[in-house]
Amino acid sequence: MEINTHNAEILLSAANKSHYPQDEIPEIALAGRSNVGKSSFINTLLNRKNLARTSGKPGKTQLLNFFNIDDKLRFVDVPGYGYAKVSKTERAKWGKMIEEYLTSRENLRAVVSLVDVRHEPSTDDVQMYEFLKYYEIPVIVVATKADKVPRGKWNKYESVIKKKLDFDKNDDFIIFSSVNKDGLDAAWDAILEKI
Ligand SMILES: Nc1nc2c(ncn2[C@@H]2O[C@H](COP(=O)(O)OP(=O)(O)O)[C@@H](O)[C@H]2O)c(=O)[nH]1
Ligand SMILES: [Mg+2]
Repeated sequence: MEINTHNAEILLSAANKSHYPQDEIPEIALAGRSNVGKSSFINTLLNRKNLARTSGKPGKTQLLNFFNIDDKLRFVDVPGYGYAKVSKTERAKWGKMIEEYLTSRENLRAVVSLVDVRHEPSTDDVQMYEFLKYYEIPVIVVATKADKVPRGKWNKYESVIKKKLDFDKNDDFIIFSSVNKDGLDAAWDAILEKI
């Protein structure tokens, strides 16, 4: 499929089902803890500086943000988890919103699950991965911030992450850097293969 990635825009933000776009366009959702590099990943894939706003303040985005890419594909930015400074009520609302989307959205083709390459996946990371596996949603694990570790150690970090996640080898695993664009082509290949 030919997709003109220059033709990308934020489409809408949704708190629940009634706000989702009503059509057949395939969606790729992005999940990960706050600050993992989700917005940077979107910006890098779309070759834009600031379409998906990167922010130093984690937990700011509380809605599902839908990005339209050339009317052929959508990215759905899921608010980051693992942000300490939210109340239990907020957290529960957040959980419901994400669960509703992930379990009922027919447009959803795969989830890009972002983890920081430098750290063993957190309990939240593992739970998210298990949740996706349970619902048989294809996953593309993207290990971000690869520029922060020496290339010679990438394999080692990859093994640590895969082991902790109990990684399913049918899923994709991509080492990525939004700083030097490592993994950019691999990420697009994995996404295009799913839609
Ligand atoms: N060195 C480096 N920094 C990154 C990378 N991706 C994101 N960051 C930085 O990490 C912080 C959080 O990134 P952001 O994309 O806003 O994360 P989000 O909260 O998951 O959307 C920002 O300061 C980014 O500049 C990366 O690949 N390499
Ligand atoms: Mg963000």
